[in-house]
Amino acid sequence: MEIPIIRDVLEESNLRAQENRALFDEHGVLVVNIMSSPGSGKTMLLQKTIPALKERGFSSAVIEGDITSTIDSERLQPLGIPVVQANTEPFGGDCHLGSHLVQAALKHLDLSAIDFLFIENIGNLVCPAEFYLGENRRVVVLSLPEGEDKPLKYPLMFRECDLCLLSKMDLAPHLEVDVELMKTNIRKTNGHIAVLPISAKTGEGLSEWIAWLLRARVGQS
Ligand SMILES: Nc1nc2c(ncn2[C@@H]2O[C@H](COP(=O)(O)OP(=O)(O)OP(=O)(O)O)[C@@H](O)[C@H]2O)c(=O)[nH]1
Ligand SMILES: [Mg+2]
Repeated sequence: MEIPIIRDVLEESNLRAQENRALFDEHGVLVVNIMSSPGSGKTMLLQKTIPALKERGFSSAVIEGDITSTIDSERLQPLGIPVVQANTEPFGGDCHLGSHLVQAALKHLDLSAIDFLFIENIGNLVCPAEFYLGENRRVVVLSLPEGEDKPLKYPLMFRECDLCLLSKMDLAPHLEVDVELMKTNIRKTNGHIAVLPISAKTGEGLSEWIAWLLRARVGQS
């Protein structure tokens, strides 16, 4: 009797991810998988990050993950960089990007012309953390309005990431959120995660974020 279907699916997924990673390494592209709840500010962050990298002489491209629509890709279009929309709806509407979708998106990108490839994952604080896409770094964006308890309630995402961007810092004076407790809760789930407060709106923390990206590129792997 043949049984192990689920294992086969996961093995297949990891195989595709490893193939993606081999391509990234071959072309010296630093790939950052950006994950978060819906609306924490991933796209706005990219709108600020990519021009800042360009000023420093680095080229970027984006794979935009969404269940449906091209809204975020359209927002990035004025940046004049390659953007590929990866929608999961035609493949069953998964709530996370899969390595096979990233692989399909890569066919539309010239990796030899790219320094940084950002993968904006589907807005979801749970599932995307479970799927390796071949990326070099994983970043979770947690916005202040989401509340201090989210790292404790959704720990896997924080355990799986290298960096947590604490976003929408400009809203702090208007909220009752305890930023220090939020940081403590992030570090409770992952003692090694870096935490960086940012605001895409005011520019707070953006130079530190860019510096983190540039260090990651030097360190690669
Ligand atoms: N005040 C403030 N608002 C922000 C900031 N960053 C993003 N926003 C707002 O938050 C909302 C959601 O931002 P997006 O960039 O679309 O968030 P996202 O994570 O890409 O959302 P999905 O792709 O749908 O998951 C928008 O109205 C942004 O203008 C910030 O730093 N400060
Ligand atoms: Mg977005």
